[in-house]
Amino acid sequence: MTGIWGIVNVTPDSFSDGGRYLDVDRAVAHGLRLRAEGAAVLDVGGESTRPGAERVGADVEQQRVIPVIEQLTAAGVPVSIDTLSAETAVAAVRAGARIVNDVSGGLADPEMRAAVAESGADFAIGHWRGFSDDMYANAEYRRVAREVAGELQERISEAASSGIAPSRLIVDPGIGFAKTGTQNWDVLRGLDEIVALGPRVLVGTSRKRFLAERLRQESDIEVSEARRDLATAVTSALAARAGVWAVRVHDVAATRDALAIAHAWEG
Ligand code: PMM
Repeated sequence: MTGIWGIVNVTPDSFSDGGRYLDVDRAVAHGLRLRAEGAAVLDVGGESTRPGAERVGADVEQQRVIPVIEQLTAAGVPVSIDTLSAETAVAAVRAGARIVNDVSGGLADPEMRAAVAESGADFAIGHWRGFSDDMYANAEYRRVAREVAGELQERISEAASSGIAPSRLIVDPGIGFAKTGTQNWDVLRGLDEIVALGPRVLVGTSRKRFLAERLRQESDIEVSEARRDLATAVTSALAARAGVWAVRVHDVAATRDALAIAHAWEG
């Protein structure tokens, strides 16, 4: 059955104000709640990758995520570190993370692949074409699902030549990364091309802009977080049907229920 990754973003826009201790406490409590709701893995991130987001330094990133990873790991929860930085990846694995989730697939930091190879962690590699500030400049495709699969295949080969076996890899088509709304739907429709690559597949649609855009076309009722979470549960259940190994979401409980119902349908 498709697993669920719960998102624990330790960034000022998600766990704002208060002292650092309070932030850590809140992030850990939030993670433990997602775990209790059914998350198999908690994906801890200290730098936002949203379109237009500014980069933070690896030191700030680590101050945010390391104490959270230590506490979640101590509580027995499998943790993944969502980072573009090799230095943060290494520190996170030292603190207990088992998976390095790099949305750039190793492209953003030239040290990343060697660092992951050496660490022994699993490596989740995303489809990516550039940093948040100008990613839409690269959103040009002829057949998007096929091109995404082709570029992920290059990332898989690079990982292999750095000594990371395919059994340690997880591939992710990078929904929203250098892709317009329509292109995201095309990628989801073509998920079988990503699944055919071989490694485990992770898909993250959670609360993303393309869902809100679609909902806005349906009605002028404000697109609340709850509506985005419901849309996420639906896309996650459909992704599960397409054979993905895991989905990365904010609202674990809603997606858990959606996956259970989709599973029941399949019998
Ligand atoms: N999306 C975001 C951050 N990290 N990691 C993976 N593997 N796949 C994704 O689609 C992904 C990611 C951006 O979303 P957020 O800011 O809501 O966490």
